[in-house]
Amino acid sequence: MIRCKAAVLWKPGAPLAIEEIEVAPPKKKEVRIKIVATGICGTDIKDMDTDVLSQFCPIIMGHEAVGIVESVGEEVSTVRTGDKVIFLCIPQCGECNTCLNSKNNMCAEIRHSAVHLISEDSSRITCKGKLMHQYFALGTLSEYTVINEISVAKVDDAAPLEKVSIIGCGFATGYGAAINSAKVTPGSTCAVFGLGGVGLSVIIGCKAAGAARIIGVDINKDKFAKARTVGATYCVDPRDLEKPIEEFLFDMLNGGADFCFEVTGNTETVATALGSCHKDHGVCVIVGSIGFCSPISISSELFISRRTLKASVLGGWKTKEEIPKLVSDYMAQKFNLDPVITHTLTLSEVNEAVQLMKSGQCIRCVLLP
Ligand code: PAD
Ligand code: ZN
Repeated sequence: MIRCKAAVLWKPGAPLAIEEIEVAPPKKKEVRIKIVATGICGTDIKDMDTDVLSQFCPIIMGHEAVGIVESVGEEVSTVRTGDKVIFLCIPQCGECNTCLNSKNNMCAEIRHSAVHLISEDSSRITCKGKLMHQYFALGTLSEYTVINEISVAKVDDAAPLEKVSIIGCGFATGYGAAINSAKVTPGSTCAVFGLGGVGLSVIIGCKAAGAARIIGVDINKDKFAKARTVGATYCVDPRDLEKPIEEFLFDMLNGGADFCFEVTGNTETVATALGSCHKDHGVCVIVGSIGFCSPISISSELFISRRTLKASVLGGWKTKEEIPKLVSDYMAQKFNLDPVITHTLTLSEVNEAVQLMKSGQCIRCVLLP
């Protein structure tokens, strides 16, 4: 049994409490990991304040992290004690219909993430005698955790862990949305709605794919400088315009952007992003988490021509196979994450990190033990 610290959400809307937890050894096909760095994502922030987690409290938040394997349970074959590893927000079991289909990445085993436990009814973690839920079956705002082998992948031994922690969720999601889901083409025009850590990663992906013009759209102008650093060619706050952003982009980009990305997490922005796509061939990708069962209101007029609306989850990557390759690509300097990580704090300063995210002052804050 390992006794250590974790950030626990006892009820939605409450601040996170740093508590002592007990982490039992891993069972069959499970891995116990010492967490080295964890990023805070817009999804953590959103869910912490809403009722979606009320039935899963107490819960250890966090899902974007890297660490070192402390021990493994029976029948674990893909990682060993001492390996550097990255957490996978979507597992890859390799056996379900989704895993066997080259076009999909929503492994059927994600059902555990939906109940925030590593199996139907258990986790290896307790606090004050209570069983702890683990956000997305991970729960990385902790010093140690136990997760399923299918939710973790070995990365390069030389990977700088504090830098690559954000690849597991925010970066993979945004970069993959551009590369895999939209399939941005060289010379194209792109518009990215929402310039948080995920939106900036979309821009990095658009640039890597050879986009000629990338328009960053946000209601917080403080995000513009970073967006330009990573590749935006123009930034705009829709509230400063005299006409709707759709019309502005229609005029600016000769009929609209070839590719638009909704990365704010608002349902209303989906219609705006779709309406900003090129009227004939534009492709709009929903990246932001727009909530379950939220109706989206879109005028049928937007589909009179050949616009496409699609969704993307975790950038479409087959996680266990492909996320470690993104870490290697980072090490080969195919992209730069430095501008995206604006703050580094410790786990005990987690509520400060949450406030920095909520205030819009921070893109990504990485927490070290
Ligand atoms: P973030 O909160 O850091 O960034 C969101 C940005 O959107 C901020 O800069 C806001 O100012 C901006 N914004 C808010 N409202 C508007 C608006 N109406 N118009 C323009 N800009 C606006 O979050 P993030 O970058 O970490 O995550 C972005 C979304 O992506 C969020 O909804 C998160 O839950 C989602 C996400 N999805 C996946 C996935 O697999 N689909 C993975 C990770 C994150
Ligand atoms: Zn699977």
